[in-house]
This record gives sequence, C-alpha cells and structure tokens, in this order.
Amino acid sequence: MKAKEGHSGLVFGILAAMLCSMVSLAWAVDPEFDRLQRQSPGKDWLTNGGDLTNQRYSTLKQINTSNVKKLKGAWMTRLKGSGLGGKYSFEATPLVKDGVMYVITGNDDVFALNARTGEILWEYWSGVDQKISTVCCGWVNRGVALGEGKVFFGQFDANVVALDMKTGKLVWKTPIEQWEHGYTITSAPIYYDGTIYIGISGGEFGIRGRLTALNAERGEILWRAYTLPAPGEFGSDTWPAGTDHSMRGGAAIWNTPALDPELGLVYFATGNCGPDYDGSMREGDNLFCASIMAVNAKTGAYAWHFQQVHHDLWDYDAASPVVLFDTVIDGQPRKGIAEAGRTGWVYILDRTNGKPLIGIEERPVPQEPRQKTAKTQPFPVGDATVPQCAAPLPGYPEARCIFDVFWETPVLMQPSGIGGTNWSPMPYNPDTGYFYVPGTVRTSAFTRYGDKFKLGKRYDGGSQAAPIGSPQTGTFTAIDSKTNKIVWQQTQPYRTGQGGGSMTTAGGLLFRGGSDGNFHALDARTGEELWRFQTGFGADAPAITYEVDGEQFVAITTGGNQSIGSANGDAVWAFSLKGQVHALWPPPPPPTVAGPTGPIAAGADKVEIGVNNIEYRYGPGRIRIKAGTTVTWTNSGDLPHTATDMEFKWDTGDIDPGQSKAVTFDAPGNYYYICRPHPWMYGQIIVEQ
Ligand SMILES: [Cu+2]
Repeated sequence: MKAKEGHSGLVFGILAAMLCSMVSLAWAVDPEFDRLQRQSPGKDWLTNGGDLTNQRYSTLKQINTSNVKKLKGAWMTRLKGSGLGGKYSFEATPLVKDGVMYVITGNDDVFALNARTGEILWEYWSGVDQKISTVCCGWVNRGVALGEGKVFFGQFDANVVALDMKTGKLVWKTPIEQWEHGYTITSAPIYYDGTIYIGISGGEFGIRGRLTALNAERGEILWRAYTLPAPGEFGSDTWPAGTDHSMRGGAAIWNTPALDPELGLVYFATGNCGPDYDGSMREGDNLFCASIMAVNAKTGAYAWHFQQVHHDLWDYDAASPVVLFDTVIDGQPRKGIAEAGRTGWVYILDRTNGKPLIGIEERPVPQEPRQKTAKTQPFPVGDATVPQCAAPLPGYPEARCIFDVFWETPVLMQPSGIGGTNWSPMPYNPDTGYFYVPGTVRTSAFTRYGDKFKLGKRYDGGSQAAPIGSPQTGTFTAIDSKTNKIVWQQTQPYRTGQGGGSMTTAGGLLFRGGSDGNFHALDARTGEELWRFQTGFGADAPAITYEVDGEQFVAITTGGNQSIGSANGDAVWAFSLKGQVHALWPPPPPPTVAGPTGPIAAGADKVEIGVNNIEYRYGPGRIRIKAGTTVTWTNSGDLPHTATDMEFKWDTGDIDPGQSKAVTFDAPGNYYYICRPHPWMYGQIIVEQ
C-alpha cells in the first residue's frame, strides 16, 4: 500500500514536472536564449557575468596554458571618441552573440562590432544630457543585456532602453526614475524569461534603492523590489520608528543580478546606507543596506537577505556582483552564492536560504554612541584579501581597524570605503574551485559632519579622503570556495578592486586587466603569469572570451578608470592565436600615492575645475601665493564641486557649474584640499609670508 502510494506520487510528480515545463516553454518568449544562458558560456558571451550565475567562466579551451604565450592582437577598434575624456571610465563587459559584439561606453553609447574583424556594424548615440548633476563616481556603464532580438541597457538619466539587435534602432525607452532626484543607472541588466531586471545607483544622493523588473517586449514596469522597507514592512524596525529615514537610506544596486531558474530567485547585492558617514539619525541595523538579497523572480517578493555590515558608517557597499556556484561540503551537494565586499572579505552563503555556508561570526565591535553604532558585526571565517588595519601616519592621532569608530576628528582606517573589492567582478572557476578577488589597499581618514537632506543633492554626511602621500595599492587573490582561505595572492602596484576585471576559462586560464594598460593571462591554478600584452590604455574592465568560425578570441575594453587615474581611451581589443596586431606603447601609469600632482604654479590666484572635460580635477592643482591673496575657484565642469580644506579649516561650499567662489588666505601655511563629494580630487595651496 505504502509502496503503491509512493509510486503514484512519483508518476504524479513526473507528470506535474512535464506539465510545468510545457507551460513555462509556452510562456517563455525567447526559450533558446534562456536555455543558452542557463549554462556556462562557450561560443557566445550572452550576459554581463557570462551566464545567469555571474561566474565569468567560459568552457572554451582552444587557448590554454600550453599555447597562451602565442596570443596576439587580432584587432583593435576605437569607438569614435565615445566616452573619451577625463570624466569617463570604461567598465563595460562586451557581449557576443553569433559573431556580433555589443559594447556600451561610459557615455551610454552602444556599438555593434563584427566580433571577428572589429568592424563597426551600427552605432547608437545616447545623446544623454551632459549636465546631469547626480553622477556619483564618474560616467560609467557596466554593460548591456540581450534577448528577444534586442539589446537592453540603462542610462545615466534613469531610462531603460531597448534597441533592435540587427539595426541599433530604438525599440522602447522607459524612465524608471528621475536623475534630478538622485537616481542614475550604471549597472548592466539581465534578461530572463521575458523580463529585464535592473538595479539603480544613487546611494550618495539620498535615494531609495530598488530592483526594477520590466517587460522586455514593451518596456512597461512589472514591479519594483525595494531594498529599503517602507514603515510597517519587514525590516522597518531596523530604522528609527516614526521617521522616514529609510526612504532616503541608499542601498543602491550597483551591479548585475544573478538568477537561479530552478529556485525561481533573482539575487543582487546592495550599497551603502545614506548618509554614508553619519549614522546619528538612523539608529538600528538599517536593512537592507550592504546586504545580499534574494527576491522572487516573478513577483519581486522578499525571499531572504544577509547583511554584511550592520548600520554602515564606512561606505562599505556590497558593490561587486553576486556569484552563484554549486559545491560539495561535508559530502553534501550545496547551492552557494558568494560576493566580495568592500570589507575585504568574501561572503559565502547557501543561496536557498541566505545562511552562511562556511561560517560567519557576529563579534562585538567598538562603540560610538553618537553614531548609534551596531553592537556586533559579521566576521566571515577565512581570510580577508586586503589588510584591515590602517598604519599610523603623521598628523593623524588615530589609526584604527575595520568597524572602528569616528566622529568629527579624522580617524585613519582600512579598508577605505572604496575597497577591498569595489564594483569589480569576482569570477569563479569550477575546475579549481577558486574565486578570483581583486582588492584595493588604501587608507581613508573618516570624518563625520552633519548634512541636511535636499532632494537631488549630495547626501553623505562626512568624508573619507585618503591622506596626502598615503600609498594606494592592490591585491589579486585566489580564494578557495570550500574554506574561504587564500590559495595564492599577488600584490599589485595599483588599486585593483576598482578595476582589475577578470575572467577564467576551461583552458586553465585567468585573464586579468591592469590599470597600467597591461592585459595578463595567468595560470588559474597557481597564479603564474603566462602572457602579457600592452593595450595602450587603462585595462580596468572585465575581459570576455568567445568563438567565431572555430577561432577562439579574448576581448577587453580599454579606456581607463577616472577614479584610479588610469589612462582614458575608447578602445576595444580582441586577441587570438592567429593575431597579427602588436602591442602599443605603455600609457602614463596611475598614481600610487594619494595627493595632488603636477607642477606648482607660482602667483596663480585662479583655479578652474573640470577644465578640458576632465571633470574631477583642479587646474592648476598646486599653487603658491602671498599671504592676503584671494583665490577664486570657477567650475567649468558639469557637476557641483567644492574646494574643502582637508582639516576643514576653510570650505568654499558647493560651486555649481558656471559659478565661482573665493577664499582669502591670510595665514601662511601649506593647505591641502579636496572636493567634498569627490574626495579623490586633490589641490594644494602654499601661502608664503
Ligand atoms: Cu567634485
């Protein structure tokens, strides 16, 4: 009787499964595309992360550890000056389908190239408003999505756009927010089963983060999954009762989601809490800032969350894309998800329920009552990929470790708020079982000051400038997914967590770009460098690989990163074993210490900001004046900037585009200053008697 019941149950189960798959096939709009993106990429590279897992692992192995040293340039194409200029970064992952490459630049312009020859087939110029004033961290776009014969992407003006894949003609355009309210889009969407999933940026502008789902055919908004709970919703008790702080609490989504079709969940990581460095008004853990989240892929309903940083005060976003992987732990098959945080740790969870897979301990941390600090913070079992304590520096009374506290006196801490791992992706290779983690080593002087919320204005409540002369370097690390421990690690001369995009293959290789223009192939097992090639521009974007007419290619966009200071450009490079194109001269390398650079202009009393389309620069950056001189700053850029003394002795306040502000210097001395919203902009004034 029992056995019979079991049997009929099994038959019913099989019938139900068949019915379900028939139903989903009948409903799927592009079932062939969905089938392809459910497996590791081979001939084509179909999503930002290679497939729905974001592993960036290709099954191609024509190029492998034994022959990679013969790799040469196959072609290099310049994208007609799109994204060329100091305000831009080139962070895009190109996509390839059926021999055509689709690539988007930092100006949201899209190009289709012949993936075998590099010839431009069509181009779409976004015409995006150059006066958008809510750009946080440089003009970037991390990539497009494909499906249903269309190319999908987000723009700075918070529009989501669909183009015809064959012609580049506009199919639909949907505003999902207003840039004037602080919302911009920099991340690549994913497509699955007729739906576009896309995050939104603006964590420095007092936004309410969310994942937006749109109908891929017509562009209408299907639902929004908010990353900040409304009063009364689950998680709202982690914000002060009776306030609406969570409605401007940040938790942006800076990167591409992943999707598990079997579990029916879409996964993403969220950004910092707003205001970034001022927790005084937002007592509580502040869900769902700095978290990994899972929501129902059909409805957007909350499934689970794991918060990496409670009550974030350090700009410790989870900005790198989540990675789905399958593993075996204690003999049991497990479904994993991992994300490399700005804290320098990799967070490894069970993607069915969000519980730690290897172990993450809540430990007590230092307290600062005025900042309403969380009592404990999560410490993952395993190794961090960057140092988590700052070294002392002259002029700073305090050098502290991760999760330590600050108020209005600057305190040195590591990691800085830009990493560990910033937006750069972390590939996973199932053959080695390793994650490849780019890391930034940088010290920040954290300071809190009050900031009033104003719609569409910068809202960060403090600053985290790197002290003048402090080193800015990086690490590149293989982490064992079974132990969360370092297998091998390489120190890097540059801030690798802000670039250092990489990709891995079944040929046993790991391809990694460098801010000095070099593109490297490493042995994925040992990290040994097997090949390098000078691309001539900052090679900070993630690489891809694909096949056309039986020939394997490796490609990378090289156009630098304004935040790192690597060489700007508009190039796409492709490589193959039959390549004939030689390397370029090395570009100027990015700075490896923080501070103003260039000659000192004697007697100059005028400083221009954003001159020559270099948005984030003072010109001249260093001046020498006599005591009693009035210095005038004029903003020729597109964004509001400030000139703010690093010790907060003087401050121009906001200088809007086209405006000027002046400060008179009576006391002799050496004044270093930064731009408050862009603390990587440095200036120096030497005042003589
Ligand atoms: Cu600025």
